[in-house]
Amino acid sequence: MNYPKFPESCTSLLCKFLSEDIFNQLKDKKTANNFTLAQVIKSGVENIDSGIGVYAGDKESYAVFAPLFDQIIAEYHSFTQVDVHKSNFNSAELNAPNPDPEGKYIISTRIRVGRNVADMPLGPAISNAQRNQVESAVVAAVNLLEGDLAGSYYPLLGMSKVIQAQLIRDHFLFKEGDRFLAAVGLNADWPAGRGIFHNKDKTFLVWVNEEDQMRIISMQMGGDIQTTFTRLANAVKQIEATVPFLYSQRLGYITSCPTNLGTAMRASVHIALPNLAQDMDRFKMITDQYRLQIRGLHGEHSESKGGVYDISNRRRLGITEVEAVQGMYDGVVALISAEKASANR
Ligand code: ADP
Ligand code: ILO
Repeated sequence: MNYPKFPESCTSLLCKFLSEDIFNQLKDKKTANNFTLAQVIKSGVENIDSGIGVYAGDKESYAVFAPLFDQIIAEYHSFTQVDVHKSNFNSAELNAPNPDPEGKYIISTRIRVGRNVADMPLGPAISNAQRNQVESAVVAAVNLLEGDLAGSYYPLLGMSKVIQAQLIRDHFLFKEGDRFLAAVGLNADWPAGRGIFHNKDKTFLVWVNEEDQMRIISMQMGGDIQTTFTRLANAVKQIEATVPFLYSQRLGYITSCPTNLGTAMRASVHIALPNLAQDMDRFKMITDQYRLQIRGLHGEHSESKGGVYDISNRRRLGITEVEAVQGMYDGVVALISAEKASANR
């Protein structure tokens, strides 16, 4: 493989940090699962509009290709080589009374973490048989959950297209055919081994074998961030007791995309800010101040509709779970107050 030529317009962290020197230093290296630099960068090379552009095939990728990954991680998470992941999933330490008790702004709240199974390759380097093994292990673990977490597993294989589309439209299920994931092999053998577990009310869900082997999700209508977080903390602890997670002392929970390392947590609200949306400079000033990310209504790489946005913490490594949610909460409080002020102008 030759050094890729990126167009001038490319703004991904891959184009920013893959110098010719680093390319030459890493181009012949591979991990024990045979994951190579060509695979690490394939998604970003094929998708020039990537924001990041790289994926790991296993935990070892983060060490073998560290000269590239470490720069991307430092830039995205403000996490240097001497920093170490820290955790605090104690919901009693979160201070998040509902910022919108009348339900005028916040439509729904969702908090998810990404997790992968210890001693398994990540999705980009996994075999079909290993993926099925992961599915069995995760399903066995979630089937042990009781009370309001109890539910059923619905494999994608055999799911009707109508039900699948409805679950996607209602924000419960992952989309199909993501080109960023396809490029790195994350859609291989689709839909085998993929599926979704959820409780009766769809307030607790687990995605199986999408970008990560588990996306553990707590969500509900309205702005009760505290309850959403408490449900997630409780569920994650119980699942981990049955399926040990892939973990690193320095990088926290290991995920296939470096943006998800550490807490692997994305805490979001769907929120209506139609007035603030008329002044995107002010909107972005607030989201930058609180290190929030703005996504569209159907997740990453989607558009907003009717002034409704998906607002979440951007940083996931170098902060605890409580800090990730508290930062999102504080930013949402500031956004609601700016929305009220713009409405009165
Ligand atoms: P992820 O959150 O796992 O990184 P996406 O950005 O693709 O992945 O979002 C997955 C799904 O979750 C999408 O359908 C998105 O609209 C939905 N979602 C995200 N935040 C919320 C929220 N606060 N309320 C309802 N649905 C949400
Ligand atoms: N590879 C894509 C997505 C990066 C971050 N998002 C997720 C879902 N991991 C890109 O570089 O834009």
